[in-house]
Amino acid sequence: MKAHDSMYIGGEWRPAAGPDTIAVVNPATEQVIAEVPAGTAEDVDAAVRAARAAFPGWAATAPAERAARLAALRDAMAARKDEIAETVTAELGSPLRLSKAVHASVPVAVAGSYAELAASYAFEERIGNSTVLMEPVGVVGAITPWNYPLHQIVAKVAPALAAGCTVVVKPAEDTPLTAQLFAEAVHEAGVPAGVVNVVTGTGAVAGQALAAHEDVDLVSFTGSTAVGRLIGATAGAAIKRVALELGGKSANVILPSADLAKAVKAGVANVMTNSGQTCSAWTRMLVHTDRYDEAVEAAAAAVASYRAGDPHDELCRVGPLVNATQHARVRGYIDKGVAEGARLVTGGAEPPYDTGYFIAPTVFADVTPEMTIAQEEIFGPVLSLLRYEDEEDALRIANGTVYGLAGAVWAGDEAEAAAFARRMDTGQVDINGGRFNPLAPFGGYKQSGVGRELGAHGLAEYLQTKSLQF
Ligand code: TXE
Repeated sequence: MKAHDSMYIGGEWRPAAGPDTIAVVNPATEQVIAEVPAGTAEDVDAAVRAARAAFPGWAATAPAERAARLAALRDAMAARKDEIAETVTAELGSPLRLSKAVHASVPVAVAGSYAELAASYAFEERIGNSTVLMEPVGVVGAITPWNYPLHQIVAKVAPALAAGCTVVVKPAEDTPLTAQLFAEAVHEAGVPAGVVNVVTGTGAVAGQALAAHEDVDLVSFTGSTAVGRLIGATAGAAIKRVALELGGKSANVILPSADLAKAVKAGVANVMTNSGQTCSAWTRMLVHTDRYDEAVEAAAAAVASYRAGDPHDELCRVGPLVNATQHARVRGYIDKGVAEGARLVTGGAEPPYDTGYFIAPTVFADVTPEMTIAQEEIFGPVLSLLRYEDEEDALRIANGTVYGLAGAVWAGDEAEAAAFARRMDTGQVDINGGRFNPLAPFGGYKQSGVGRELGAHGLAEYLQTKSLQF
């Protein structure tokens, strides 16, 4: 697999300061497919310096010019769609058709949306006798996960660029090759040197160095709640801005008036996508007790079409998990579900193949709200069905976790579903299925995070305001 043995800093591919490398493993085959440099604090420092040096010039660039670079970045990623999809499949293990339809495509749409927003956003407004200026925050440290490797980078870098910030990206150690392709696209788009830098490396070394760097003005992190807590504490102590996109345990609430078959089928598809490695996944399906058995049967039937297998197979809908750690973690959760008395309807902890980090798509019934599998993020192809007695009970269960990232409500009509959604403690709710909107804000209530991504709300994260009083 193509890989750079250097890092994209200051507009060029520079050798790393140290000799260490990270092995990139294909999770379907367990084979090492590439090596990339393991950046150190020295590399992070070089990247932050490059970003700092580039900041005044980029911040002063007219919004129309920033829009033009973002449009060029969109086009450069679009031109690499096939290579991006192949690379994501190789290092993440997602089915190739998902890699094409989502991993390689959504970032193109998001970059495009920020090209438009950069051109149209009101970076200045008049309030009474004041002029309020929206100015870029400065140098951004973007620490990203592997689950949507390109999207997670673009969802931070595109609004940062639109705002006039410069960025150092520390991508996840599992998926550095996609990040390198992103750097190539940035270069080709004519983004000035130092405006975007990519330092590959581990979280403990490069991530930690970036989060703690005193010349970084804002840290934007997506990943586990545990690391988010650390990064939030570090940023708080240094009084610097922080945005955290963390875990979720989203509820899919099927109200009695809903089209049950449709809701269950969509709910299963949502959880199985990307092998369940989606922070917004609807991992808890809430069904009225009168229709519960019917829903369990429908879920089992729907899951039958999601056999885990070779991600290159056009028919594959579930690939492996990203790595051995995640594999062990998810198997542990499945064992725990069984031990705590949930009913395993299909799937289970036993891997379906000897090679690859595969988990059989799994459905649990008779899950109660206090069980571990109903409270903690599993991050695997595991669906839990819970029963509720009435709407108040459903609401209590839906809101009864520390998370609040996403969710879904199904009802006979949209107004009924939306009325329920308004009472949910969560950042995004799909009404009768919903449709992805790259302009709608995404982010968490409660321990799912701080701040928002996408659209104008996502752009605002990278701006600070100044009032001129006349
Ligand atoms: O995440 P980490 P992991 C959840 C999901 C998953 C769990 C663990 O539940 O099972 O997290 O995944 C960098 N200082 N999500 O271990 O470690 C790391 O290098 C600075 C939810 O992969 O949080 C990577 O770039 N940075 C999720 C990024 O943090 C550090 C997506 C995320 O890795 C660091 C992924 C440190 N001390 C996992 N330690 C979502 N919200 O979408 C690690 N990193």
